[in-house]
Amino acid sequence: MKQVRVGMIGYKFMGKAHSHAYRDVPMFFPKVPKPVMKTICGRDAEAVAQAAEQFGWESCTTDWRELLQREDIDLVDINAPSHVHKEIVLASAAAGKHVFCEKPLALTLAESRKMLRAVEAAGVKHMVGFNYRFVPAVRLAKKLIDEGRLGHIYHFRAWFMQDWLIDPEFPLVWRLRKEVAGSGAHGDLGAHLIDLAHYLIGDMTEVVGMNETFVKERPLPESEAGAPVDGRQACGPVTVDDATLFLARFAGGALGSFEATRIAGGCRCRNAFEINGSEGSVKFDFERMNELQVFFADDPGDVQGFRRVLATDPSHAYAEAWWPPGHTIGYEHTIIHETVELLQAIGEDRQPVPNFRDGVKSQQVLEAVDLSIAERRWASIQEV
Ligand code: SOE
Repeated sequence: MKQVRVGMIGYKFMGKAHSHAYRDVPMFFPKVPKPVMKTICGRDAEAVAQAAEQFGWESCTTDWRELLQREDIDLVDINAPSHVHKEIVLASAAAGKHVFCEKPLALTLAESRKMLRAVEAAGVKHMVGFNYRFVPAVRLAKKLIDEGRLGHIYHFRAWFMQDWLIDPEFPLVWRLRKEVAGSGAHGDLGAHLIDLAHYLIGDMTEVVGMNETFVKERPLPESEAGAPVDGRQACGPVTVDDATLFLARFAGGALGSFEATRIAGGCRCRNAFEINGSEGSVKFDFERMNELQVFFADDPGDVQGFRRVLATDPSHAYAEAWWPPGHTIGYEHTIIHETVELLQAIGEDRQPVPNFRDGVKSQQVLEAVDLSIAERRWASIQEV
């Protein structure tokens, strides 16, 4: 397959990031099947027309069902809020389209399993947007682990911290409503950490968690509540977690700790992990995404310590496609790399990785943590 014709749903943050990736792939990865930006869909006719023009789509529509009926579309790329993922995925599979869906895959584990069954039965390619797997420094950590250079893994500790909810006046947007988002920091950020843990060191067996919604009510957006009355904006309840923390045991014997929060002042996109093994350790922080801190226990004692490796050498994943060593890359490159994997997989007639199986696995851990919180006990992953 020389070309993959794309129809995309959603044009905000992720819609823009994915559109940008489709534009960059042919320039930097010319051997990958070329994405053709056929049509973009959104509810607001004026805004989606503007997005189509600005991002470079051939056409636009306000009806995603119409998009699915088009014969000149091979791949449906879903960047809409989580509550519509299931319906669009099921309809895309029925229409025989490949699917690229943002995370978390669905509102619940049951929904995500249904989505997996549908794409597998339809025989289409499916991918879930765990883009942080595609950071070259994360790939380097994975390589060191797989080659046994860290030895036996004892610890995996990870945190994804943001601070955009620290202001109690921040409005009650869709990401703060359970019926639209499924959960809060847990599904938005924790889902990424869980996927990274699966990717880097394998499956978990049991978890125990806790969560909190620190700001219980927030002002309704003006589009819903109208202008403030007597200087006061009407408020509504926050129905998701601001922060979720949990401990885990891994099948390989390691102990894990996870922290996801959107209310940690000063942390903008601190998606970070540390892994300690018998022969070495690694440390990664997305706010310094080009670097991996590496420690090897067999370094001579007088120079032992963490060293900073800049993952921009041609020997590092994806780096050769970009700039000379030391000329760093950014967030958008994670999306470009995942898009390369998707297009390559379609061209080679294989499933991309991560796919819906990984999406379901992440959702399973999310739900086991929720069960453990609800029942104030350890929960096994197999229970859910
Ligand atoms: C918002 O909190 C968000 O954009 C997430 O939805 C993304 O998945 C994460 O990459 C960055 O933060």
